[in-house]
Amino acid sequence: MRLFIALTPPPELRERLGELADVAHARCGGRRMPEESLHLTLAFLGNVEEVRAAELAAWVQDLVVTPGEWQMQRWGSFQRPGIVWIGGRGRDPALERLQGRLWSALEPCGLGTRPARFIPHVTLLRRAVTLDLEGLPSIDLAWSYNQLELIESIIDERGARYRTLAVSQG
Ligand code: 3AM
Repeated sequence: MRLFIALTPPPELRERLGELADVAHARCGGRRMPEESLHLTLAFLGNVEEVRAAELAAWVQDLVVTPGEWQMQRWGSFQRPGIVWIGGRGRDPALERLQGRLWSALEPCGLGTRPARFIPHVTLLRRAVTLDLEGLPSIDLAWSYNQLELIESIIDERGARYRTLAVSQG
C-alpha cells in the first residue's frame, strides 16, 4: 500500500483552497487537484506491507499533535512534474518539528526515507502547462491544525485517489 502522512485542511479552508486551485488552473492549466484530495504532506512513506500499515495506523491513532497555525502567503512551483502550490513565505519551525518528529520515529523502522529538504506546501495543480505564476492573486491564509492523518494513495487510470486509514488524537 502506498502511504503518506499529512495534514488535511478544515472544511472552510479546503473550500478556499479549491477556489485558489480554480484560479491557478485558469492561469496555468494542467490537472487541478480535487478538493477532497488537498493536503500538506509531512512524510511520504512509499509502499508499505499491509501488516506494517496496520501497525502504523495504530501508532498514528495514538499520536498527539501539538496544535499549531501555519501561514500561507505565497505561490510556488516545482519544475517536475509541473506542480503549482501554495505555502509559507519563510520556514515554519512548528511544522519542521512535527515533520522531524515523524521521521525520527519512521526512519529507524525502515518506513520511507527522510527527504533532504522539507518545503511545506499544498499542491493545487499537477502537470501545469506553465509555471509562470505572475498575476495570481496574493494569498494570506491561516491553517489551524491539531491532527494528522495516515493516508493511502490509490493510483488508477484516473490518477491518485486518497483514503484515510487513521487519524491522530485530537
Ligand atoms: O503533497 P504533494 O502533492 O506534494 O507528490 C506526492 C504527494 O505530494 C508525494 O507524496 C504526496 C502524496 O502522494 N510523493 C509521491 N511519490 C513520492 C516520492 N517517491 C512523493 N514524495 C517523495 N517521494
